[in-house]
Amino acid sequence: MSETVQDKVDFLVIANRLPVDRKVDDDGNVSWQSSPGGLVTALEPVMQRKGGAWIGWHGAPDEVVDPFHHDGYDIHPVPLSAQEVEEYYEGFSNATLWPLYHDCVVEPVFHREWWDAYQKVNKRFAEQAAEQAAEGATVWVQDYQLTLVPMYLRQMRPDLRIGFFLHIPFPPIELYSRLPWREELVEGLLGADLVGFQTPGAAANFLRLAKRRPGVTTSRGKAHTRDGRDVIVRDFPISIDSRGFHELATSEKVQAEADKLREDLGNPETIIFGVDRLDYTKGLRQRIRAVGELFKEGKLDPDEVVFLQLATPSRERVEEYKILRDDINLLVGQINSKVGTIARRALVYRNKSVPRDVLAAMYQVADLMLVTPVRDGMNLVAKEYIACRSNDDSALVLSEFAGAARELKQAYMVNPYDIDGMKATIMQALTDSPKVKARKMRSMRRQVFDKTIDVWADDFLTELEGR
Ligand code: ADQ
Repeated sequence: MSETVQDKVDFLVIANRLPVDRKVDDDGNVSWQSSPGGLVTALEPVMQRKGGAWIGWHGAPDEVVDPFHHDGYDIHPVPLSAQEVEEYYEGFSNATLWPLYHDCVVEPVFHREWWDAYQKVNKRFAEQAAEQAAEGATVWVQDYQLTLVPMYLRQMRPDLRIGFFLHIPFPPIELYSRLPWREELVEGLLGADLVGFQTPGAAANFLRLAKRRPGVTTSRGKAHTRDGRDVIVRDFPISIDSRGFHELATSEKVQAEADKLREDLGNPETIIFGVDRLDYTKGLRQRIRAVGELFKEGKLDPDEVVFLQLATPSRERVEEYKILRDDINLLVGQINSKVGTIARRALVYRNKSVPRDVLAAMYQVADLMLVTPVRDGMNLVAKEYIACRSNDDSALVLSEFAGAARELKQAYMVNPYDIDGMKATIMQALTDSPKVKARKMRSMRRQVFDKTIDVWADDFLTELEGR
């Protein structure tokens, strides 16, 4: 395959971020390394097969980076100014749309300047794609930061096949209608040929809205636009590289890491584990409160049980995330000051990210996994745990408000707002017979190994390209 950037390509992915991170060595040499996310794992083989290009921001404000070739496909960095990062990304994407689409668990903020920046940046992404796409190319747009791209792109290049996938929930009409720019965003998505969501409920919410647009009609799983096109609207539940995770988790290196971790935690009988981005949608307040109460009430014995919670810092410049970080620090401190001993904490909390092999070791040692978001598009952590943990004497406690709950039906389901209910379910998951737990784990494993990330990508692209 050629090492130079191609003039035009037949397949493009557009996402807010590029799939590579810049590394600068001690001598100042710059190189780019694939970032290890699930989306990159899923799309890299597709891009290499199709000889495609990825369009996205490179992560440094106020900097222009030339296109380059990486690992079999082209990278086209889209520049963003510091002000655009603030208004389009931190503002409109993460302080307007993110809370609005997650049940308004915090109040969405509406600013007209943010909206202006959102439109401007979406147009820039679309222009870049229009320039790179060959006649009739397939373009796959990712996520809520780029809702307007399908519409802009169709205006510029009606010959393209355009797909869009939303990684987060799509809210019911009653919440969505608060958005001052609600019509524009629906029109934005209707520019696509295929709009994919994590769940059928999200797809149905969108169709209800689409139907309200003048000249648009809907039928099962389709919107018919006023310019005579059919837009397919359906769910494509995302997944993980299950075999990759399993192989990693059962490798000698990770097994050794797991033994060390168990030892570092004081060889407790039971390890309870949670890992999330530090985000208010992940239900951390409720989860930590529930486990803390179980310790305080003596239902969990700190001599036998440790709760390990990891929370990766996220969106640290957005106000609500700062508040959450302080709240959680306080809550953890309060619990640990009352239960456990000086030598041994009941709750081990780390506000940091860990490499993938360390994460796999953590999944391996976790007897009980807590995944309790108040709202989540899918939640990959739940699936990663099932793929990694080989012991059958294990349990997954899962929020019914995560998209994953539709597939992992054998999990111990909770409503994260119901603290008492969550406490009771945690105790049940810890005390159920090994036979019951093994049956649940085996059933969930079948699901996770059957429906992997490449099945997700293939399903989406087959539907899009079959049009
Ligand atoms: P996220 O909100 O980021 O994704 P999630 O699906 O759980 O949520 O994915 C998080 C990823 O980050 C997982 O792969 C996890 O392993 C990793 N991670 C989290 N904390 C970590 C830590 N401390 N160290 C290392 N790795 C860590 C959005 C949507 C989800 C949807 C995904 C994919 O909000 O609902 O499932 O996109 O579509």
